[in-house]
Amino acid sequence: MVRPNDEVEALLQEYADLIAITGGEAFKARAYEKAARAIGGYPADVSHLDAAGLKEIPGVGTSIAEKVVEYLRTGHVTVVDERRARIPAGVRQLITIPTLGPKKAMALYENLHISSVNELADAITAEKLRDLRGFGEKTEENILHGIALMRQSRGRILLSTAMEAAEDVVAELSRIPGCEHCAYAGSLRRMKETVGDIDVLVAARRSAPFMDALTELPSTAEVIVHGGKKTSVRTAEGVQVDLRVVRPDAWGAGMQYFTGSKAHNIRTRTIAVHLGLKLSEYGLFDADGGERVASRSEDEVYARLGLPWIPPTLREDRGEIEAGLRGELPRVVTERDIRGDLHTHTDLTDGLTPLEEMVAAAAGRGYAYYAVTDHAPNLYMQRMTDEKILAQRERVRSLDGRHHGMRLLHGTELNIGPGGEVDWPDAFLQGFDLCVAAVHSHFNVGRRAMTRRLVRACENPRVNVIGHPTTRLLGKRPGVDADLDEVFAACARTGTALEINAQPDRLDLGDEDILRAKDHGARFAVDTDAHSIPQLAYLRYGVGTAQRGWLTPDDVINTWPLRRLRRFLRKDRTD
Ligand code: DGT
Ligand code: CA
Ligand code: CA
Repeated sequence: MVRPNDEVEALLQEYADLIAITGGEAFKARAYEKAARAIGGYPADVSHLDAAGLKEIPGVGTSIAEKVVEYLRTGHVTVVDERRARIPAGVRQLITIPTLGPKKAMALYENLHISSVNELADAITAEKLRDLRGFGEKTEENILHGIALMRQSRGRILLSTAMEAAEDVVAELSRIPGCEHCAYAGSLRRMKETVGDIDVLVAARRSAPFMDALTELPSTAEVIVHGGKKTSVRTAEGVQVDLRVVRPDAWGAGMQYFTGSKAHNIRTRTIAVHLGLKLSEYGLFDADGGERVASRSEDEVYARLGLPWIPPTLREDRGEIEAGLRGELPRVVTERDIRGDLHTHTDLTDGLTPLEEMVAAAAGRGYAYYAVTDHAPNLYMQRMTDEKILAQRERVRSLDGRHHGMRLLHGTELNIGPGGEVDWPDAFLQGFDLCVAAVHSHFNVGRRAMTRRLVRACENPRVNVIGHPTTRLLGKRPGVDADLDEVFAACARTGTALEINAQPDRLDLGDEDILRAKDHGARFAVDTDAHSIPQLAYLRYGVGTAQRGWLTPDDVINTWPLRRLRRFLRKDRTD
């Protein structure tokens, strides 16, 4: 849902860009930019304000307030439309390239009719820029570098990539004397499936040692800003890390603010205002006296707002504030609730590790049960046969209970064929303790056919879990086109669990689909689909995603005791 404030913010930001690009006064562009940010972050809905009310917002003067009123009344602003008509949208994109300012962008458009980043890259390759006044070989090189950086940084990074980088930074900074707390915040702490940049927070009396240390880390490739309040660097992998140092007594307020999300913060700030308080990254203050009433811990800040501590994975303004105020926040599933992994591979198919080693590693994680589910024969390159899988079953049975009582389930990962059929006949499937079934080919059969295919798989009495249900690959392949509501309803009706596949480039189902599926009454399995021992640890990303979908242990079949799980796996069959 787009809030009026966000709309106005986008409009003013666009106007600022248009001013800059058409050679308008720089101070005017900056003023609009500042007002845009102030309105975007303003707690009250601006569509309820008149010009006088708008002018209360810092940075909003008479002329800006008038334009906002015009926009709210008519849906557009004449002067913005006029500037828009002079400039194609693609040119605005040009000024977002690092090293390319508005003047150069305009020169490129006027002289070479370049109006997109791609056209610019092509023109440089064709050496068309060199003859332009103010451009030379060096400028071309800089622009190309800027384009590469922009393309890289626009692609958000996978949660796992960000997590690994952040944990390294946190470990390094935590060792510096004077560090009272150090943690990552932002979308990473909220376990979003992709992360724009990493936000790290330190609580210490002096900031300089931490700021300096970040710029000097071996992983740091480039220093973007080096300051006392904030330092930003880019790692060799192109990941941006923002570091802020707060006073130890403001740790909780800082973590609350920088964990976000922005939408969640707007809600907490509004609650503060209604209570006669002011909430910022420095603390919760009395609006009149300015006296600090809470800031040391997140707990304390939330409590003073009349809220329980809210798990970061829920902080998206998707109802967590209302639930918290009613005292009805869900008790979300955690890694410790997971009793076993129900989708894993060995070197019998495409895994890297022999069965015995995978089982030992699973036992090392303290699991009560563990399922081995290698690929079935219809995925031809895996060369599975009846003999091979039956021989594996013997090995699984002989290892069962050998690691402090951990029970082993022998399963398989079936292929859901174009018509919803699976690999083996029912009589053969009967021998498995559980079957995961997933789409691995024929992704574009059309919406109706794909829906029918997945529903048929659910209706198969031997299919227990739909593996990576949408088959999306983050940043590479969108999910399949299917009526997911129909599929989720079929899962609920037939007792088939939906997988939350924890592979970082899948995280499939994703949070929003989980919320929908839960509404249908479906159950879930949080599985790693591990192909090697280190991948067993991907579980955390699956659990984070499950939390973002508001799942409790009761929703997740692999938190259940084995007896309850086995009953679920029978799907009402009597054999
Ligand atoms: P990302 O990095 O795009 O994946 O997403 P975030 O959520 O990490 O966003 P980021 O890095 O821009 O800022 C970190 C947090 O700081 C954000 O979640 C909430 C807080 N924050 C940043 N800018 C604003 C703002 O303008 N208003 C409010 N209320 N909070 C903000
Ligand atoms: Ca961030
Ligand atoms: Ca940031």
